[in-house]
Parts: sequence; C-alpha cells; structure tokens
Amino acid sequence: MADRSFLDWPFFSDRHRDLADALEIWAADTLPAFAARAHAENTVADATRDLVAHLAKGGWLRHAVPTPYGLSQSLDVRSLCLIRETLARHLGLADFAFAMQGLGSAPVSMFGSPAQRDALLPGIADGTKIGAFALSEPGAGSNPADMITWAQRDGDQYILNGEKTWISNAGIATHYTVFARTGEDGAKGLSVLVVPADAPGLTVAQKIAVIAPHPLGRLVFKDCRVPADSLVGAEGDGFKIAMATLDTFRSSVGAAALGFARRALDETLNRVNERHIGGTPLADHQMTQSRIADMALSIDAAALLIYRAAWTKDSSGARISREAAMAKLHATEMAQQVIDSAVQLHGGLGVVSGSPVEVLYREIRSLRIYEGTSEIQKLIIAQQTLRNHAGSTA
Ligand code: COS
Repeated sequence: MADRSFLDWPFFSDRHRDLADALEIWAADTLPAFAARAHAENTVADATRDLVAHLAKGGWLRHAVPTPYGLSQSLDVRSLCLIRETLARHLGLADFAFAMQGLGSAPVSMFGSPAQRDALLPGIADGTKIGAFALSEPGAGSNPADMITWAQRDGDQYILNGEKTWISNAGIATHYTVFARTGEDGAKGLSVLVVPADAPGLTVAQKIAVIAPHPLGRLVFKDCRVPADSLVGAEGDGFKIAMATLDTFRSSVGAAALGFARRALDETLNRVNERHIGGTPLADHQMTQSRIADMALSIDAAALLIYRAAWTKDSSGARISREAAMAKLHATEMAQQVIDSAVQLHGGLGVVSGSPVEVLYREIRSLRIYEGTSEIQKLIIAQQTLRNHAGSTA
C-alpha cells in the first residue's frame, strides 16, 4: 500500500481526502480486471472505451468537467491530480482514459458557449462521448504557432484541410477539439473548433503503435466541413486557449508520473524485503537503502511541486505556467529515474515482459514528451524567471 501521508498536507481539504480514499477502493476493485487487455496493442482501443464507461459509472468523470455537468464550478486541479495519481498507480490506461476525457473537452469546459457545453459535456461525464485534443502536427509540436492546418470560413461553415498527429484517442474519440489556422501567420491566427468524428472529410489515416499501448493516431482533414458555431471562443483565440488548457493539465501529467513512481517504489519495497542476498534481506544492504532514500525523497519533492501548482490554480485562478512546468518537468524526470532504480533493484525480474516494473518502465517514457517536452518546460521556467527578475529590477 502506497504511503498516503501526503493527504494530510495543507493543500487538501476533506473533500479531496474523501475522493482519494473512495477512488483507491474503487481502483483496487475494478482495475485489475483490465490489466491484460490494457497492455496489448490489439485490445487497447476496446479496453479504453470500456474504461471510459466504468469511470463514468463510478462517477469519476464528473471531476473532468465543470458544473452543472460536473462537481466543481471550474476544473479542480487538485482533484484532477489526485485522480490521475491514483489511477496511474493502479493502471496506466485508466489514467489515460480519465485524462483524455478532461483534456479533450477542456477548451469547451473553459471557453465554450453554453450551447457548446450543453452539447458536449454531459456526454463526456456519462461516458457516451469520448474526447480528444488535436493540437500537434507533423511540423508543429513544440511550437503550435507553426501549425498549417486551415479552417476556412465559408458562409455558415468552416472547411478544414490539413493533418494532425500524435492524437490520443484517435479512432475512438467521438469529438475532437481541433486547433487550426483561421488567419495570419503565428500564434494570433489560430482558432479551435469542435469536430465530430463522423464529420465528412475527417479520417483517421494511421494508427500509431507505441512502446506502451494507447489509442494514438494521425488525422487527415480533407475539405472537412463543420458548422460555423463549432468555433470555440473567437477566431484568433486558439493559442491562448491551448496555453490555458495546458496550464490546467500539465500538473496532472506530473501527477500521473507520480502515481507511476509511487507504484515502482511500492513494488521495490516488497521486493527488497523478500529477496535475500548472503542470508540478509536486500533491504538491509546500504546500497539498496541509498537508492530507496533517493526514490522516496524525489517522490515527495515531486508531490510538493505538483500539489503546490494545483493548489495555486484552484485558490487563485491565476496562470500557473511556471509552477505547472516545474511540476511536470520534475515529476516526469524523477519518475523515469525512480522506475529505473526499481528495475535495477528487481534484478532480472525487472526486465521480464509484463512484470509491473517493466510495464512502468515503458509507460513513463512518453510523459517526458507529451503536453510539452522537458526541454519546453525548461524554457517556460527560464522565461518566467527572467521576466520576474526584469519586473523586480525595473
Ligand atoms: N492563458 C492564457 N493566455 C496565455 C497563457 C495562458 N496560460 N500562456 C500564454 N498566453 C498568451 C500570452 O499572454 C501571449 O498573449 P499576447 O501575445 O497577447 O501577450 C500569447 O499567449 C503567447 O504567449 P508567450 O509569448 O508566452 O508564448 P510563446 O510563444 O513564448 O510560447 C511555449 C512558447 C514554448 C511556451 C509554447 O509554445 C508551448 O507551451 N509549447 C509547447 C506546446 C505543447 O505542449 N505541445 C504538445 C502538444 S499537446 S500533447
């Protein structure tokens, strides 16, 4: 059982503690049944659909959308993080299914009109609709301002042409929030539209297989027509909507990494107590203890950064680009190292296909890339730090 003492930290209220406790029980009961299907390429899409349905039935997706369809007036980042951390500790694909419902619908949750919210969010919460966030393109990942997918206004419609890639839930989503250019070059010419999966002219051109199976793919838009009222916010708002969405969700990527790292530490603690070398448990060897200390310390440091960022967003509503970037950067990089130590302390068992730490070793890797690479997080932190310094000395 993972260390739960962090729930006593002042970042949380009783409703967060109750949420974490109830989800822990649900996850332990529900998720083991999904493990085999979740880890195989040919069953992962169906497993994700089923996980969305189960998460909805458990009421957990009501944390992924705001009131009146969800539980908080605006997305409660501490709840998002606690849910992602808990699900990731049990099953990476359950975290993925939850996170994509939130991320895929967030532009509508945060910036949509009442009609757009009514049309999409009840279905996201009850699992009858599946969301996806379509930002990256073959030539525009780290810098969305370079994107070239076009949405051309034509009377009461937009016509989309272009390509999106690395799109999570491609092929199983019912709705894509698609970022596209409606105007001038650069960040100010971008907009967001909600595109149903069955819109004529939209195809899933390729499914992409990755080291830890997830539904992922490439979308092609060829004269894809959607009603003009699919536009979220105003033309030109796209870049800001993307940044605001990522501001809310980046800490939660750190939280998923934290869940993976906590699971790796748990598995390792069991292993080093069971395994004896020269008649003494591995746990009694000082070199083991040195690794355990590093793992425990870096997990707590990451948790502090994540819940600091989440609490700051929830309590002030302000931008948390720097705090979220720190949380994501530190948590994902530390989790990679913690999991590597877990594999090392498991010895040969750590590299057996399908063993828990071997699965974690593959699961963690993409988190250092998606929703902004570690290098991008460093740029955000540095830019903000330099800006703050300039502001304080001006
Ligand atoms: N909320 C609202 N507006 C925001 C914002 C936020 N959280 N963050 C930035 N903006 C606004 C800024 O105020 C600025 O507006 P003005 O031009 O009106 O002043 C505009 O957006 C541009 O901001 P900034 O100059 O800080 O952006 P940069 O071009 O420097 O951004 C980074 C560069 C690297 C931060 C950005 O491109 C980024 O986050 N890239 C990674 C994208 C990513 O995660 N890709 C993965 C795909 S998702 S899986």
